[in-house]
Amino acid sequence: MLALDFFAQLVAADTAPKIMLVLALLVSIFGIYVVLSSRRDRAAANQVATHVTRDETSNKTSYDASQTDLSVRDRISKTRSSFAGAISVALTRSSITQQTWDELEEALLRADVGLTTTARVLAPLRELVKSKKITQPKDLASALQNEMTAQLSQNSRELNFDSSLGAPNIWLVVGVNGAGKTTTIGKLSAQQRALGRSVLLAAGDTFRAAAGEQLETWALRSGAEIVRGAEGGDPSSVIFDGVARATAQKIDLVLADTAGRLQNNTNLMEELAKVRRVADKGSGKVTEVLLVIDATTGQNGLTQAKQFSQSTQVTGVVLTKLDGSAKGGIVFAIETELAIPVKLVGLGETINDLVAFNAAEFVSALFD
Ligand SMILES: Nc1nc2c(ncn2[C@@H]2O[C@H](COP(=O)(O)OP(=O)(O)OP(=O)(O)O)[C@@H](O)[C@H]2O)c(=O)[nH]1
Ligand SMILES: [Mg+2]
Repeated sequence: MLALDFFAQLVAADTAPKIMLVLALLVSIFGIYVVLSSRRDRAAANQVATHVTRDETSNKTSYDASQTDLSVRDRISKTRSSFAGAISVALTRSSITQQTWDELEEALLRADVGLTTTARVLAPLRELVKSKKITQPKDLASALQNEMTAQLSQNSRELNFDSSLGAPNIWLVVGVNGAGKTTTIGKLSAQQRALGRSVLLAAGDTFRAAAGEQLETWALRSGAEIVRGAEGGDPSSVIFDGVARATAQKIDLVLADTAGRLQNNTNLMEELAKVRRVADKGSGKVTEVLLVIDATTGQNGLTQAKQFSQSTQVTGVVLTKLDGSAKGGIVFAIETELAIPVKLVGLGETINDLVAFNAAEFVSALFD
């Protein structure tokens, strides 16, 4: 036993420093790990913070009037390159032949200008060539540009606001599902607020709950009031309530959102006609009916414009998504065939991306 005790003491005496050493090592490794991982966490946190800041800037939630002075030419670069590309094929030949006319016609049709307008634009050019006032294909380009500008409306593109009403002006915003109605209302609200007008948004799109929430976000961003109804409720009554509240609070302008489709079988056009009637019955007055058309839907937009125009007496078109792959020709088709002026164009998804439509600037941006 004595020998065993003595042996155990010997071992203990021998291993104690070793255990101490191992423990010291473990503590140091743990310490290094703690320091390193806290550094890594801090770096990750910084990265998230940078993302948030960057996202916040790119979302541009606050309206900045100077930002609306966008170069339309730059923003419609995709539209321009497809239009100018198609036209230039026809105009770089050595002489004007039947092929030139065929190619020009095809290019205009492909750019969504439409049959009627294409014929109207080319007829005067043929006369110029016949009378030998134009002999070179390249000279056709500027004549075409002039002719296309002349097709566009000479009427005012101002938004109708009657300040002598003594009651709210109501602007109804209509259009098919996904065209950009709610986004346009948000941008428009910001612009009107910047002009010093008080604005109320009426959430007449009761088709889905998210529509009201989306409009609420735009009300917050643009500093407007909002009136919402229950999901599936009667759109006309939401707009009527909105106008009543605007009247009570002496609000200048009601921007009324509407659905692009319905949950029941009621015809959308019938419903919109009712919305228009009811909106006019209250204390305010409908001074503008804006039809929002997604420019990338091409000739289909023209059919939509015809239908909406019959039921709600559209006073102006907002052409959205011209920053995308739209072909641009739809502007001419709408203006020449329906005589509805394009008043605004949407050039992106943020609050500053809505500008007044300028016909001459648009046509020259399409050509060069
Ligand atoms: N690139 C681009 N996107 C746009 C423009 N206008 C709207 N959008 C986008 O188009 C999508 C549909 O826009 P909304 O405003 O919700 O369209 P809506 O007509 O209200 O649609 P519904 O409520 O479903 O009928 C959204 O993702 C918008 O951000 C524009 O001018 N350019
Ligand atoms: Mg909407």
